[in-house]
Parts: sequence; C-alpha cells; structure tokens
Amino acid sequence: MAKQDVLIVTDIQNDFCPGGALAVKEGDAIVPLVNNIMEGFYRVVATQDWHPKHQVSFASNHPGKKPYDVIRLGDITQVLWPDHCVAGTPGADFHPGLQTDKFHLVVRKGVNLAVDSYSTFLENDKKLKTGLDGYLKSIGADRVFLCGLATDYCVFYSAMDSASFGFKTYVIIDACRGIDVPENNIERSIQAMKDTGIGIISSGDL
Ligand code: VGL
Ligand code: ZN
Repeated sequence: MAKQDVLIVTDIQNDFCPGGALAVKEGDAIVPLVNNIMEGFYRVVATQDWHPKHQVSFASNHPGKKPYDVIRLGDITQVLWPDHCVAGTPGADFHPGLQTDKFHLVVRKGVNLAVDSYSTFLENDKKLKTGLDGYLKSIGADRVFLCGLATDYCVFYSAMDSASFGFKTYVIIDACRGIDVPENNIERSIQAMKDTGIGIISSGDL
C-alpha cells in the first residue's frame, strides 16, 4: 500500500465483542485478520466509541424505552442502545488481542451528551466534526480503507462520510461484522455503499 493509503480500524472494543454490552456476532473473529491487514499499511487510524454515562443514545436514559427502540431527536432518527462504551470503562477498551501499537491516531467519538456519532467524521447531526477530515487532508490521504465494527453502523456512516469528503473509499468486508438491526440492515448498508461508489473489497484484494 502507498503512504497515502490510510486504514481506519473502527470500534474494535470489548463492548462490541461477544460478552460485551452491545455484542456484535463474531465481533472478535476479525481481530487476527485486522492485525494482519495493519501490517500492510503505513498509516493506521483507530476509532473508539467513547460515551458519557448519560448519553442520549442509551435506552436507559429514556424512561419507558428499551434497547433497539427507535426515537426522533429533532431531525435525527436515533436507535436506542444498551449502555455501551462508557468512557474510561473496560467495555470501552480495545479488544486485548488488537495490536494497538500500530495506531498513529485514535479518534474518539460519541462524546457529545446530546448527539450520538456513528461516523468518525461527523456526528449524527451531520454538522459537528471530529476533525478527521482535516487530519486526512493534511497528511495528503488519497485512499481510505475501512474495517471493524459494526458494518451497518459505524463502518457504514464513516465510509459514507469519507466518500463525501472526497476520499476514494473502500470497505474490507471480510474484516467487518455487523449488528443487522433492523433485519437485513447489513445487506441494505452494503447496497447503499456500492450505490455511492464505495468499493466493497475483500482482504485478499489488498
Ligand atoms: C456502534 C451502535 C452504537 C458501532 C456504536 O460502532 O457501530 N453502533 N454505537
Ligand atoms: Zn455507541
């Protein structure tokens, strides 16, 4: 891979792995593959879901609601989640098998109490920036490759924003796992990414 190719390792954290608060099926199964993929990249950015305890996306903060209910927050449609990735807790730590020494930069997201953030570029209001677009532009990034969790949420929204900020964007699909709520959400997200011109590739294609 060229120096201008950047790998974004998305949210491979304990709470998204089996036994975690918002476990993604086989979430931990991608860890050896992701470690392997990182070897081929000069620059690796990791993202970390990092929520305050009373984040608006937690069902526990909405009396009468339960996880996976969907609510409207102004203009934003928000899925309510079990409490997860609370800043500074073990659930928010990276999976212990992940080679975190390879990370050049860690972007924490979802830190805003009132607005969730799936994408590692823009919060769910599509306005507040994490600053990652500026970082990538300043290092001259050309192609952005994504892997991690979850295919249909943080990987999906990050890939869509990456493309809209003008980066050639690829999702390494065998190095991702998804939540798939609502039903067939993974398939729909993959289709939407393809329709946007995002490359859906396999690690074997790198
Ligand atoms: C994620 C739901 C809530 C993700 C984060 O990393 O895909 N999904 N918070
Ligand atoms: Zn979250």
